[in-house]
Amino acid sequence: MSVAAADPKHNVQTVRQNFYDKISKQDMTPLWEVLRNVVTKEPKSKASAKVWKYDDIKKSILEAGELITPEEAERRVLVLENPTLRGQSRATNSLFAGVQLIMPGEVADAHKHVSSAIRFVLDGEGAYTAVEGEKANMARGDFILTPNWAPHDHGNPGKNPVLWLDVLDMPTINHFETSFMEHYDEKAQNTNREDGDSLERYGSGVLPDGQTIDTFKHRSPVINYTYARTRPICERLMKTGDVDPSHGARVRYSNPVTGGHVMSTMGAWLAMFPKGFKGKDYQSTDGMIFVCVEGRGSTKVDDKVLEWGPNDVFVIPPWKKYAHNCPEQTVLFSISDRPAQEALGIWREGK
Ligand code: 1HN
Repeated sequence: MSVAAADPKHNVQTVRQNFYDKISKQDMTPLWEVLRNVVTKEPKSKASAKVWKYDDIKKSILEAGELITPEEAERRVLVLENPTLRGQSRATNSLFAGVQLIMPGEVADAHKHVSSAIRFVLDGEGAYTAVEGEKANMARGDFILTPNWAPHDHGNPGKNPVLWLDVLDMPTINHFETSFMEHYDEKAQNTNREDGDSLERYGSGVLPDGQTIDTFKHRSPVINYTYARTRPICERLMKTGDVDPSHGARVRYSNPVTGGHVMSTMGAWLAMFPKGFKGKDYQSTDGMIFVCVEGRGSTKVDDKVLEWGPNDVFVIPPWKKYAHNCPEQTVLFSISDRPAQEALGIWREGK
């Protein structure tokens, strides 16, 4: 044993620790003590795989309907919090997910923010969401966009409670610390564009003459991608055998001007799975939020099996190997942060 090691004053660990303590006062710290944790060999998500059952969600949000008005709440939303990211208002590290309820006769006032949102309609009809002057009537399975800084308000002139899933890139925006928000004096914006206007105008194989890509580089001009139009396309793919071994008969919601994702921070897909589908293991670096629209099944993630049915919401964290199993014909909607990762050149999938 060397003299230095035998003498506590000269013990290398003690000497180093004294040094770390000294530089800590100057807000410095040795990288070599943390390198393995901050630069991992492969992604180690802090998020967990998890299913939220629709029965539980619906019961609780209807109870919230008795407890608070949209005026008081601004938005009556229950946050679906990842169990290993509690207190952080997020379902994955980069995405917020919540379920919103709007009761007959209620309105949720107009506002705008930097966070982009999507709505995926779960239950009820007769409500609308107004985005940039277009009043989109909501029907189950519709996928509605609220891009960055787009004014939006919701209302329910119908007879039934209406529930939808909200997914926002808010944790990503807050990661960059770039959040802004504004409220309007009027409760609801003027809607001079009718339901379906943006889909008809931009999603029919033609574009307004002179339309440049620059206007819609970061977001699709289409506000409502209806289930009535999208589902038959998945069905068509399934019938012709265009069924991916992991993802089924899947379409990607796209920006008709660029062909890219609908927004720069979030992308979405709709997939139909034939009865008896047994998916091949898959992994990618984007964290996924799924909604079961039709049918039922299960998803194997590591040593867990998530069982899901209609309107259940489930999360698969980044780089977890997962495989879907569908004992009956099934439709799954999914959303992830893949466009943001692709834009940064960091998205990967396992092959
Ligand atoms: C928001 O503005 C809405 O406009 C829904 O309906 C959910 C979650 C976090 C932050 C803002 C909405 C939201 C939200």
